[in-house]
Amino acid sequence: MYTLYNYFRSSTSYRVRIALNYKNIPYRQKGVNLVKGEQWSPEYTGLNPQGAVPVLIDENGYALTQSLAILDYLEETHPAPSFYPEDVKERAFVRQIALIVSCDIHPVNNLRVLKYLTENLGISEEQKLDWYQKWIYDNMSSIEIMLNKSPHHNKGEYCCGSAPTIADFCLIPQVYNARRYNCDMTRFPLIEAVEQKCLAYPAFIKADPHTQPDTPEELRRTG
Ligand SMILES: N[C@@H](CCC(=O)N[C@@H](CS)C(=O)NCC(=O)O)C(=O)O
Repeated sequence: MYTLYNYFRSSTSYRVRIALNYKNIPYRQKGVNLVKGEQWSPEYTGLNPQGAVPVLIDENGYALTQSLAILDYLEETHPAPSFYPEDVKERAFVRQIALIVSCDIHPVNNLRVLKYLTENLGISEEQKLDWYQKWIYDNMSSIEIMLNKSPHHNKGEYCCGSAPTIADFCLIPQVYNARRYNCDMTRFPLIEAVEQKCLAYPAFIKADPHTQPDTPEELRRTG
């Protein structure tokens, strides 16, 4: 059985939960409370020297870090159902969206970066919010344009074609995170339509940050 070290509302953890659910791979979860700093405990940095979630331990005890590397490991060890399209151009398209989220949004808006801005550089909470929202708005605008122009996207469907892909696995957790930081997602109707489609899909429903074992009682979704 796989073990996923994760945090209920970490977007990189959410990506991996969706992928595991999508491939019907059974896993148990261990919560790492990022707000309490549990990612910096010696036991945890022994698993991931970067002090970040997620970490996936496979059935033989092999520890993997970096959500995109974990996703590709799952794809290669459990090829069906695949979360990549068959067509090579479509595969490139879903990677483009996954990489905008993973390389251009997430790293600059990560908890440790936001903390450094406020605690070390003296940025106010208001300026921090401005920083967060800038990278969301710039990059979500690009994704919205790409969806609009792409021959691979149909309005009201997933990012690419008629099945979820790695693009959706990365995008939906980032949209969730953006809403937490009061970003106005109505600016991006195509992205919102993708979100609606994904949130009705069982793998996404099961990965909902509000229903995980480490979700605090006050944030737990009931029904
Ligand atoms: N590129 C890494 C990023 C991992 C990462 O930074 N995860 C965040 C949560 S979404 C984290 O653990 N942050 C803890 C911190 O910033 O202290 C991945 O995709 O796995």
